Amino acid sequence: MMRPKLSENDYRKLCAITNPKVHQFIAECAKLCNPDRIFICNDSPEDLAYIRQKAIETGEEKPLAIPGHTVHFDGPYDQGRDREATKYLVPKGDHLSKALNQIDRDEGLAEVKSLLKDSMKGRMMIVRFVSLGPLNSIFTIPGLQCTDSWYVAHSVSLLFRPGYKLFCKLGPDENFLRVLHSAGKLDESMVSVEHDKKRVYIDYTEDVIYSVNTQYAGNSVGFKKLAFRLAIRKANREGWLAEHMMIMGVHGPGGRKTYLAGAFPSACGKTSTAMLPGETILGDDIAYIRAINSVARAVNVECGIFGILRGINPKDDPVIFKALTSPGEVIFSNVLVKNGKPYWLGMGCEVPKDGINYTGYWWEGKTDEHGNPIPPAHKNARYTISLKALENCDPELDNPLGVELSGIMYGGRDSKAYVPVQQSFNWEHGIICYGAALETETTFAIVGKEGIPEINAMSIQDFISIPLGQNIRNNLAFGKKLKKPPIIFGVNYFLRDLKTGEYLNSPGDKHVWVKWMELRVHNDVGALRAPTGLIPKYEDLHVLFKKVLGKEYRKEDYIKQFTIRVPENLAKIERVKRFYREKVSDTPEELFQILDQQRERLLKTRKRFGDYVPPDRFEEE
Ligand code: SPV
Ligand code: MN
Repeated sequence: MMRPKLSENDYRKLCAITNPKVHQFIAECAKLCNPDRIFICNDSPEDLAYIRQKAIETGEEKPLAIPGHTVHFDGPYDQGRDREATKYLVPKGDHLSKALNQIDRDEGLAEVKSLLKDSMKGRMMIVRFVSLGPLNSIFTIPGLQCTDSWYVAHSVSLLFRPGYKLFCKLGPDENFLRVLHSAGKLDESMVSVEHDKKRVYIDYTEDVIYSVNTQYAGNSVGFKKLAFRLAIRKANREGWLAEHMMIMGVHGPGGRKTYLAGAFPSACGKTSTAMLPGETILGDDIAYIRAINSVARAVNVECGIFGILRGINPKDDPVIFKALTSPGEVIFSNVLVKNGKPYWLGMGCEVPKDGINYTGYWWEGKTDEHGNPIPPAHKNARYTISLKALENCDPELDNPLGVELSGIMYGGRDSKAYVPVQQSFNWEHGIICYGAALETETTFAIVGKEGIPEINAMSIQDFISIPLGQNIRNNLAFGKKLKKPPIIFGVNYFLRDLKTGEYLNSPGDKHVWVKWMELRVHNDVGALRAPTGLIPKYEDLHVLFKKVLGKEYRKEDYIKQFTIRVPENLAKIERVKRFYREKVSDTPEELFQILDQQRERLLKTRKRFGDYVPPDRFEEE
């Protein structure tokens, strides 16, 4: 059936893979979607160049002025991950938490297959093989995607490690994650138009993902957030962790390097933390973490970045700004383009008054159908680039053993309660009070309303594919497998003044928090024992602000930022408890106990010192 759709060369490439399940999956995709031709990518430079060339030829990407740069546009209703359209296919008799979007498997399969039927007629189906995680490693998970989008296939080249050779060696019984994607009906600008028929369905019983009528990479590049959901289930079965985390090497005194991971919901500072100048970036989005010889070791699942452009400017983000303005392979998406140059919000220069953006020709004052002004570039405009294109890419990126993790940070968008940085009393306290209790306000990275406060446990809630309580239990248990568990920190870049609503920190301050964490890992500085965690001492931060940012850190700022707000913290605990009580039926009892202990500490503090307690009231640990 496939033979007439394959060139001689592609046929040979496919035959070099002997795992029958690979052939079967590709054949099923071809049968359902009915492409004219099938292209098998073997990761050779010619094949990769061909994909990039086709992305331009078909118009899914357009070249920009700087060599290697292209731009891709997604439709106006396809500018972020779509929670509504993303569902788990749940077989009868199986149960997932109420908090997870789901549909009966038979019903969902029938629906998505009817949308995919003949969707590739007149097009080529591209087959891509990747290795999730480094090659030749205990972390490696093979992945296969069939897609009719050259943009998606091109993004795969930048974001994932090549996997064709891995598939050639795959034994007949070995498993892999599978993705079938079609952009669906396209308009003359090569943009998916049937957004009302957008579906992203996850069949965890067979490790298959179906995605249709969307191009936004978070919905269409299956190895990103979609395979992540399957990896979470695999990790749950096998006793390791798949996390929505960046990984960075923090450079401490005496030339030492300390690896920290960080979980933040989308658009809450994860990538910008990972990219801090002077430190090295190992990953910005997804990490697999295993206990190897009782040590927590982590790898980056990807080898590229699909990052947010908004706010990237030469002053605050010199490394990435340079990479984005130098020759080399970069795909920009949903920016404003004028004279071959991409523009985004907050790039630190004037943006032209007209150009081409995700709504077609754009001019200042253009409004949408509801009369709302359309911004020049979408807030969720992004760039796709290989990590190796960055000056500060960490040299351990492809180490099959990963890197030893010394610390983990959890950070949300919490305007009221948590201090900018604190250290947990122990693994369990950190997992519950910073991880499971992570609260945030929704952002532009997800289609829908912004600014709605919600719990986003471990920043993984959008992707969690097992009962939520089980995920918390797995995290609690993981610490017990380790001789010396990573130290857990809670960070909050978004604390505001309760009266004026002003942010209490500048974006650059996060560098100081990261350096403080590094010193804490090695016990190089002390801390104060607040009811919510161990907080920094003024003297230490004063030194770090000077050293890292060249700034004079004022005592009054320290007091404002690190005052423990008892009422806000108590209210937070109540919200978190209510969420777990009402939405997560399998919540471990330990969660409520640890939150109650925090509540008791807060009540005691209030009795002694009142509602708002400046940091210097607390004793040194
Ligand atoms: C995120 O939104 O968390 C991202 C981008 O990293 S996406 O691929 O859309 O998930
Ligand atoms: Mn992400």
